[in-house]
Amino acid sequence: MKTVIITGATGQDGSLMADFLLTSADCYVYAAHRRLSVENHRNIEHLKKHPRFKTIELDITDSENINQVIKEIKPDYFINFAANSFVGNSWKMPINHMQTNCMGVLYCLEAIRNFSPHTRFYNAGSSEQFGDVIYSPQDINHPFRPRSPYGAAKCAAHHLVKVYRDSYNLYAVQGILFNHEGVRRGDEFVTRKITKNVARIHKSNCQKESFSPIELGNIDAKRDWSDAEDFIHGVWLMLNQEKPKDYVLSSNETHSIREFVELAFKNILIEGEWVGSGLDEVFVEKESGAILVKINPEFYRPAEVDLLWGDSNPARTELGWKPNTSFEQLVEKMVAMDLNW
Ligand code: F7E
Repeated sequence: MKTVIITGATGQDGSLMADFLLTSADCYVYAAHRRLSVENHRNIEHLKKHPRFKTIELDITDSENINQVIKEIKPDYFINFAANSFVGNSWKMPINHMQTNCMGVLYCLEAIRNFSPHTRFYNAGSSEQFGDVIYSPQDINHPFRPRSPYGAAKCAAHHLVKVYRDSYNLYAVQGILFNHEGVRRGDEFVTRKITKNVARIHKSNCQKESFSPIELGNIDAKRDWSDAEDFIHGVWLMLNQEKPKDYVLSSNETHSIREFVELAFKNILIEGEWVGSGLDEVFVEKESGAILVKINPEFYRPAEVDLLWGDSNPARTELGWKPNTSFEQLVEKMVAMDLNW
């Protein structure tokens, strides 16, 4: 039976990958996570009694720790989803982002090269690598022009993956994944922040209580959002090609934060409209005039990626991958989940 180590296994992508492999592939899953005094295993709790599932402690910023684990397990696949994934935080903790999202990847590559060269390695790349884009939609050949310490660290990791693939003949790939969301998404990301707060406002409305508006930053940024569940299969396909090759995964559509807000409120049957401009702009309920969303400059970033719009056609034609959930279905699913519908 094949063995797979998934790092970041308690997060959105890692836990979805564990779910996917345990239902669709005949393999043994080692779910690697960092040791914390207060554990957050909510996303993998349901897997703990599975006979092909085991949790292990692993910190990818500790090279000795990685060496030991790779030496001992010599996995067939090593899927690295461990990362500091919140772009907004990367200006506050740039060194942490570089250590986790870049040096951590180098430690994994070195451990595989030295102790388990047959291991197939996947590293989570990001559309943030494209950053200040010069054409749309962005494909795998778009130059890397990162706008954040997070994006810079992912670019450096991407180059390392390619260097190790070319120099040591390792099966190492870094998929460039555009934004992918869902009901396991952390609360700090804009999609989940919106859907959770829409659910909060709906509950207040039902109980005829007043509510405070959602506070957002740059509502004009555009993103290419997909359902994270759709991407997991694409990652597995990338790991099982005849020869390693990087691909973009995306929905091939782009939408603004404004559109996400409008649609999320439509799901609770609230029609809203944007009124005012700049920092004073608000989203109000047409019927009552209640303020639903306001701008808080605290959520602006020192440098913004204004537009992300992916071209995943090569993954669709060459890997046979395609997303199943539309943007509208994604918003509906997230709002419904946060409402416990
Ligand atoms: O921001 C704007 C914000 O934090 C999206 C990660 O998975 O995808 C994700 O990175 C946009 C930005 O995701 C708020 O300025 C406005 O333009 O949800 P986000 P992200 O930065 O795109 C990429 C592909 C990754 O690789 C990352 O790991 O929304 N925005 N107002 C806001 N963003 C947040 N978080 N909160 C706001 O209040």
